[in-house]
Amino acid sequence: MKTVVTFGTYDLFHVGHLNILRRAKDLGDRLVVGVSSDELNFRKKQIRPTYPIDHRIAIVESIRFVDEVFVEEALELKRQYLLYHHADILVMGDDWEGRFDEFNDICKVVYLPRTIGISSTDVKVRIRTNDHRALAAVVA
Ligand code: C2G
Repeated sequence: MKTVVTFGTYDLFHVGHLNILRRAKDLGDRLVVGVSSDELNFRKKQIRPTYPIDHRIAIVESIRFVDEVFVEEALELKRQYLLYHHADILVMGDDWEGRFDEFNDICKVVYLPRTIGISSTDVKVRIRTNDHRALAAVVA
């Protein structure tokens, strides 16, 4: 039984989030997802997510290839989370390339390429500017 753990905010859930969760699950048997708390997101990005933590958790835990969800309260607790959930693999998007290599002593660290052409920030801009151009991002 191989456990894959990944982390993220998953605000305004979109196909880039779906793609990485599916590809993470494909690397093992069980997928555990740490969803960043509102406070952690504020510390990381100086903004509050549009959707609060209970909404983001409800969405992520309803994805059929997600087996378990927990709240990520601090980046500094990553080692404890990985040990607690018996991670065999840590998956992160390649926007975090190299940042979590220190955990290679307790699990395999894999960075997957981000889906091009979509992000929660882009979605907010598209709505604000009434931008109806076709999205480049693909389900893959
Ligand atoms: N992602 C992706 N393609 C996109 C957008 C996001 O593959 N177009 C991936 C990110 O690389 C990340 C996951 O989806 O692995 C969640 O993205 P975010 O919600 O932006 O996560 P972030 O706030 O970067 O949180 O401890 C680390 C953090 O909690 C990661």
